[in-house]
Amino acid sequence: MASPHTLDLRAYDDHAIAVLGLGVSGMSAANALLRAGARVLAWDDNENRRNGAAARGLAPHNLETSEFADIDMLVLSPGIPCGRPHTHPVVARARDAGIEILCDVELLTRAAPEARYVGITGTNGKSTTTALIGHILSQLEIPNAIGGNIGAPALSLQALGRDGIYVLELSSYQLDLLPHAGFDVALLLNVTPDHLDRHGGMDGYVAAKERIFGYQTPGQSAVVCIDDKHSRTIFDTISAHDTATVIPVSTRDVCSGGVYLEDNWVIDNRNGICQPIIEMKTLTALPGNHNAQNVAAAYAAVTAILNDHSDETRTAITSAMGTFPGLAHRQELLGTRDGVRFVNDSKATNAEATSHALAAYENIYWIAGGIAKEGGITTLDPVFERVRHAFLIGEAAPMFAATLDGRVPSTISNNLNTALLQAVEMAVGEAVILLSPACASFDQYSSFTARGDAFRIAVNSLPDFVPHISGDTP
Ligand code: UMA
Repeated sequence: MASPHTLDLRAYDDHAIAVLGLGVSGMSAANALLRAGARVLAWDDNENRRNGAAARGLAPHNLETSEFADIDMLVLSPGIPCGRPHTHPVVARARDAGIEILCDVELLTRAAPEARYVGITGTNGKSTTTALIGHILSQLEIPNAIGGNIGAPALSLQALGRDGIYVLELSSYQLDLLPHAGFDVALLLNVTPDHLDRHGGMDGYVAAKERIFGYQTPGQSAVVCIDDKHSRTIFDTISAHDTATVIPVSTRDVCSGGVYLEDNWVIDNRNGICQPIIEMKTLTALPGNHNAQNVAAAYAAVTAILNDHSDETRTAITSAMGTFPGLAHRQELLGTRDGVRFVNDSKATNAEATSHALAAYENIYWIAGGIAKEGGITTLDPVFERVRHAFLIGEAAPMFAATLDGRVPSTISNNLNTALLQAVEMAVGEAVILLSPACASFDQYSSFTARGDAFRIAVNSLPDFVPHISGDTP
């Protein structure tokens, strides 16, 4: 019998299961399956990863040459291409053999079938919303676990029973690998261009995002923010299907039957009465209009999963929101030096995410660059006026300098440390030195977290720098 604290994967005892990709998610999936008695055939295209796995007792098995007729299932890491325009050859062979292909999140839903699930997706804001929902549930003393794209891989999470709720951040990559998972509450925040190479263009990306609602059944809830055209279309489509209860959320328009923002207040209109919930300015860790979307959506999702709209629960939810500390690398205030604020927004890996940070501050000394996404920073033109000077790093620096030419003074700094020192030299008075790269980090760092950590370390080493203590008013 599986212990009450172990995910139950016994259904795979003695099954031959291929695991491709031995990063964070692949290693935890392989280990969970091994513990359940499966015969795990693990492979990674990177030799160092294979050696690392072998050192941890997981002997590699070359899936490029394996006979797939003898394999029951392929567990794929989300970063491995599996559709148009690129398909990994192992995936193609598994598909030809007709075996099931999925990711660790799907296995979690099978390993803890009694628990309830909130799935969160969107181009931007999904980590904050995931963490906020988890924080609210914890404050309400409801057993929960947060994971998925936010960091903790699905099969590393604690086992939860019928009283527990998994809160899972889902990337478009993971949504492509969930053949059956139906979320009790599925939440879509927004859809703007991202990961277009992987999905073969915008249509493929939108289709992946829509998949979060694909296996919902009556009695489940779909929370859809309808402020961008792609999300609006998805809202119209799933509303017409009449399966899940669809809850619209907007920060732009009054949204009858949904949750919306008016005069900076989140308003609940689901029962036809306008019920003010929380005033955004009271949530200092969640600044800006984009966070209003996260807050409104999180509120809608929590009340939906609890199926509780009582005044008492509403009050408990809003006071829990007030104690949310915010997330690292998302407009994270690191501290001040001579009145200049230092903000780490390394998570902004595309222009859309950076637009929120540029809109939230004035007098900005902006550090940007890395590997640019399609379109670069051209869409940021309306907020360029807030930038005093840009310091450009990484591969995108010449391209960004060309975009900024004649609009914003800029310096090609090449790397983060130089950019920071140049910005410190120039910024005076009530200025903000903002790292919000609008780019992926992989030309210079292993991840956006490594980039943000490097920024924090460099900022902390500045003479006379005063670190921010959580709870202080910025
Ligand atoms: N690999 C191959 N062949 C390939 C490609 C990759 O063997 O063709 C191997 C790599 O050598 C590496 C492994 O696959 O060893 C990496 O797998 P992965 O890229 O899926 O990364 P994981 O370490 O398993 O982390 C994944 C998510 N990564 C991606 O989706 C790219 C993490 O999201 C997630 O936190 C983690 O699972 C736990 O669930 C990160 C991310 O960048 C934060 N996500 C993207 C985003 O947010 O934009 C989608």
